[in-house]
Amino acid sequence: MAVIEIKVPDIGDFKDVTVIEVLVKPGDAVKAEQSLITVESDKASMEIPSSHAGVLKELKVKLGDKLNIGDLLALLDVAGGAAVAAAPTAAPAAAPAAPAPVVAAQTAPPAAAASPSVAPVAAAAAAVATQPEHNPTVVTAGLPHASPSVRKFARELGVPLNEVKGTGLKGRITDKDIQSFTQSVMSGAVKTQAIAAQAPASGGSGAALGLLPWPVVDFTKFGPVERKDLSRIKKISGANLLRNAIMIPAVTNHDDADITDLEAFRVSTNKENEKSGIKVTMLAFLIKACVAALKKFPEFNASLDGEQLVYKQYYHIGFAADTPNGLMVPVIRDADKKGIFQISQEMGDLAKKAREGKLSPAEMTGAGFTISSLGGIGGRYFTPIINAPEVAILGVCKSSMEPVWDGKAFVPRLMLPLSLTWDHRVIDGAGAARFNVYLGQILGDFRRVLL
Ligand code: CAO
Repeated sequence: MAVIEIKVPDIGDFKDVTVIEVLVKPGDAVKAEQSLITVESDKASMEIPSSHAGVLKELKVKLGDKLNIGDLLALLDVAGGAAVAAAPTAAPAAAPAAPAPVVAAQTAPPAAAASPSVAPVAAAAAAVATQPEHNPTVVTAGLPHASPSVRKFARELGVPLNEVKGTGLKGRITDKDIQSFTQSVMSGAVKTQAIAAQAPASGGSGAALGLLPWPVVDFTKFGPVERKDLSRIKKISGANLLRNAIMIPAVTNHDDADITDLEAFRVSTNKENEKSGIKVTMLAFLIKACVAALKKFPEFNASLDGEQLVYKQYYHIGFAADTPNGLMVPVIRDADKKGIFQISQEMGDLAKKAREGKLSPAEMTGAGFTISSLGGIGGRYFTPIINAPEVAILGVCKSSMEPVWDGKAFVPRLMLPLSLTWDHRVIDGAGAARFNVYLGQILGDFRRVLL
């Protein structure tokens, strides 16, 4: 028999956290990374995982205990080949397992508009998609009082936590509360919540916003239907998109850029470099052109932080990539320091990784501005949703040959439709119009990038 000590891992800045939930008992078989207890500070609640698999021999803590890093939690019998440490988080035997930081979007109920910003369109979604299923230490500040496991349970059932009355310690929501809530919904006793429970991806009942309940329709009355679960990426990005659509006073300016000469240059460049295997698309030029515009109009590369604006001095550009599982937003870092070929190559690599679901969180975070290009597909204009905490996003559609008046005659020019969505709390209409005009000038004559 090999007995090891499980101790409180490094839980960040938290001290004297209270044990509010004990999730296991002596004799239980425990998996590596399985949550043992839930602790709560005045700001957040977290689950503390086991660093190893084994059988719980003794629990050294009880409800109400105050814990700090390194405190002994439990004795675990890891005999019988069960001594498998939680790979990414566990240090050598008996050392505390380091909790993984997890974005709050994972733990938030569907309509949790206050969850920290993550890539709107997909960066968040994608970041989450690459996280392990079990997230040992989940910070849930600013959300209804409930442990991460209860939140997970609620999410699985589509129960909006903000509508559940907690009967636990200090009004905490427990598993039982979720069960009784579900029962009351099933029995018809709770009507609007029932709708929320059935339409979590639609943002709950909308009751918090004073909206009409989400329509509940039995589609089978009208014909045969098939139900499919939303992909994990769609679920998470949906919540982020909803928050960004609701919370940002967004406006979209449409414009056109004359890319006749740039397209000719792109085509000839690709011909000359056929053997290199790197294909340059318009998007690479757009990234470079946007960097120049962001330098001229720095508020487009800023983020709101309370009553302050954070101006970024780096130029990381996100680009929306369509994947079989949903939208992802990989990020080209330091695009200002890279040439068109390098950007094209990185874009190709990142888009491939995105489609294979292999992007790392680091490859999807940190963008200051995002471009969403539907140019390879079609369309004229659209209104992209800003990728908070960014403040603007550029939508691009398919270029087309159009008659343009040159002062004497109509001449055929290749025009690229641009749709710039911007946050009116940070940017004004005049600034947005100037940004588009400047972008158009650069795309019209790319030598301006050098100025
Ligand atoms: N006008 C005309 N043609 C365009 C164009 C434009 N604006 N942009 C690209 N094209 C052409 C390319 O030149 C290429 O032509 P060839 O096959 O003849 O060489 C073709 O369209 C396909 O390009 P692409 O889409 O493979 O490459 P890209 O660099 O333009 O885009 C990527 C890469 C990953 C952004 C893209 O594949 C993608 O996923 N786009 C969808 C993004 C999206 O879904 N946005 C919506 C977000 S809101 O839901």
